Amino acid sequence: GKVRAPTHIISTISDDRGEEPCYAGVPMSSIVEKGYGVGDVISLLWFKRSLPRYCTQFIEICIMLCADHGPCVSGAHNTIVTARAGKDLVSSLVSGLLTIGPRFGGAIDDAARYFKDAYDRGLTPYEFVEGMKKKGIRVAGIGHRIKNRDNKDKRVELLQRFARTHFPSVKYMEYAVQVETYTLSKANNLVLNVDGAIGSLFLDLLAGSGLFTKQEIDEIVEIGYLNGLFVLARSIGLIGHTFDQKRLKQPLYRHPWEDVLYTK
Ligand code: Q5B
Repeated sequence: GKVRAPTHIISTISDDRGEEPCYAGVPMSSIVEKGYGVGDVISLLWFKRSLPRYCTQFIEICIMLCADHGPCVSGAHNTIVTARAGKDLVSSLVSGLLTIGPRFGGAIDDAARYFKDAYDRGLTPYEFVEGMKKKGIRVAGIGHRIKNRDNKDKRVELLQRFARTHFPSVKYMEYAVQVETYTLSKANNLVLNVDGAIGSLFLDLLAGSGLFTKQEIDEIVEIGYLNGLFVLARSIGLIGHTFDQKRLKQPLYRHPWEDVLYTK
């Protein structure tokens, strides 16, 4: 019989060999003809399945809300400095992307991991937060540099409102809100931030849609898909900041001496 030569790569999400490319088996013409959006494309290429409209709409809202947050955040700052050093689009973009991590934008996966573990184990917010403190770990998804109890993050409110209207259950998000109530009793800026809102709500999306097995949910959380939402979204803004600096013909950036404490 025929012997298949061993392959060096296995790929399961897309296929470009036929008349038209397919994403998770769905041909490009269907994607266009059915009016699919970027949320559907993410569903196919990341989750390998079509998700219901409220899920793809939620994904699209995450992308839109996280696309940019002004020039002062770590990512935009790096991108601006790099663009002003005369570097190209890709260099400017990646220098901003490289700041995404546990403190800035990349706390979504850890927020999902910790909120899921705490909720599933039935920990009270007090037990969860104080347990994290004992381990010396900050609660991912909690805290913000400029947001606080009296100046809550509008993005969080918008995500919560959408989910409360469209999701079958928002148990993980409600748990995150209880955690926020407790952390706010400790400090004014320990609000549920956009990473925490997306992390907890994505758990609700995965658990409530009925389209993922428990093992699949555990794998998504374990691998860490969700920071991808912030990376993808913020790329839109970082590309915009690159064009902005180039359009404005901004010169090389040099930080002012007055803003540095030179000390021994
Ligand atoms: N403390 C975000 O801190 C920030 C604590 C905490 C327990 C916490 C901090 C944090 C977890 C990571 C996270 C996503 C670094 C943030 C984002 C996207 C963005 C950004 C933008 C956008 C802010 C002062 C005292 C210390 C700390 C304690 C702080 N956070 N304790 N759990 N989570 N959060 N990141 O204000 O006793 O004095 O030592 O790491 O979720 O990135 O817009 O800017 O769209 O671009 O710098 O929104 O919360 O405060 O570090 O001086 O801490 O609070 O232990 O206590 P701050 P620090 P003590 S959203």
